[in-house]
Amino acid sequence: MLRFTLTVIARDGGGEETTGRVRINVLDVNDNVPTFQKDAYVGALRENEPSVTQLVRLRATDEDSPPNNQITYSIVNASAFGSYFDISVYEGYGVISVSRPLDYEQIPNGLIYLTIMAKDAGNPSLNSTISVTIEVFDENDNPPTFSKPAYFVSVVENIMAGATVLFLNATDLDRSREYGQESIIYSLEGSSQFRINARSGEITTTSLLDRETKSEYILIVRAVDGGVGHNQKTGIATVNITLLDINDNHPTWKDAPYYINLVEMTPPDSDVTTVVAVDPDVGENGTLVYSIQPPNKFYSLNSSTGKIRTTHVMLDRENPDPHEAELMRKIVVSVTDCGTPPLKATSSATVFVNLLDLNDNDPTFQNLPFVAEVLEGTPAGVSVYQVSFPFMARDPALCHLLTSPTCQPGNDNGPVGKRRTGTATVFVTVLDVNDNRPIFLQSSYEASVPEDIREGHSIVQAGRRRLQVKTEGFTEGVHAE
Ligand SMILES: [Ca+2]
Ligand SMILES: [Ca+2]
Ligand SMILES: [Ca+2]
Ligand SMILES: [Ca+2]
Repeated sequence: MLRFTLTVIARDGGGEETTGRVRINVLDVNDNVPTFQKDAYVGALRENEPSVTQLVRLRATDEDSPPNNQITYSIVNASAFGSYFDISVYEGYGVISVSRPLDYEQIPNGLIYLTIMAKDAGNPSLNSTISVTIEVFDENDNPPTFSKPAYFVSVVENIMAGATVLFLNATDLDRSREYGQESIIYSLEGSSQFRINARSGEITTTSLLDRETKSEYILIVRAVDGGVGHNQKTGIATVNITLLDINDNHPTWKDAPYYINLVEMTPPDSDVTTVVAVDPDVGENGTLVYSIQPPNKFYSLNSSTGKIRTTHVMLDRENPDPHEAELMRKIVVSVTDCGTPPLKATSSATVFVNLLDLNDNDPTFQNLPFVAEVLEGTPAGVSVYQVSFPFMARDPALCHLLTSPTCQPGNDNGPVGKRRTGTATVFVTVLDVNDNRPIFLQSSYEASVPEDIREGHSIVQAGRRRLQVKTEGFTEGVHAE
């Protein structure tokens, strides 16, 4: 309150004067608006700070006298988190404080605008307002996050090298460039067949793939934000890549060619052998169909198992038809898969059948009748006659008819118990050899004859054969013949 003291002099015409005092109290009228010292105020803090007691200090002055210059401050508007801010007077200043942590991600551009009013205590009171800008700094409190924990994608195995498999996108809720979406860097591990673009998240192949080598890949994909050291945050997802089959493999034979032994006259529907081809493709692309090409009436084939059986056409090892003889001994099998288009094995498989002899033919003889001549006195063991068996089931055999021991004529080499026999007669003429000297049975013979015995009369008989001693004129001796 302004107080004036006036000294009043009263002077009359005579020159007399007197003085007096007048005191004047000037009563204040609230005619001054509180005025802030600055045009604008700025404060700053990091998000998530639990509390800040002196965020901004500000001051307004008022030319009036109390109470018209007694100023109170209030927050009349806040662009965000209004209830988190408080203003109080401390040491003559209005002090703005924050009582709870702020979330940068809910603050557009990281700026909060407060409108602060300074109001005097006049009646009516006067006030003015000022804008206070609070800048909030981002903290890296959000990790990059993939839209799913696991991605499943299928691609054909013949996909080009460098082709796109999948686009991945992780989200980082931090709003700053430093810690948010724009800071994300992708990386991938699990297979060198794939790479990821560090910035775009595009996964591409690095080379040609082959489902038959590896049909499934599990990749681990990471997205890291711009935080540094322990402050960096990471999001992880898996990517399961399944390769879809393409019919890119021909069937191939196992163990071909095949060599088997088969006894002729084997009954119909007997197992012969099983041909096996492999095709590493899956499904129809790896499903095999076997066939006998060219057709072979002696054998049938299960088209899906490859099992070969005999048919009702008899296998006769001695079949004289050369074409049929070859069909019996050679089965040619083709195989193809069921892909679209189907792929055939590059070559056929051959089953070579070694027809084993069944003893189904009697030995037969040639050049009958057999007539042999042998000199008497031939020693034992000398060949008398050679018998051949040209139509025997086995290799043509020879048999020598010996003087002793005797041959087993016509016995073949079939299994014991199943041997078959042919019989022929060999007529042997034993030719005489002059191998006997005449022998007297007695060293001397005596006979008496009358003197007038006629010439040619038999006198005596000696030996088994008849030895005749005949008279012949004058008998000088006896000889035997
Ligand atoms: Ca943040
Ligand atoms: Ca972040
Ligand atoms: Ca394949
Ligand atoms: Ca195939």
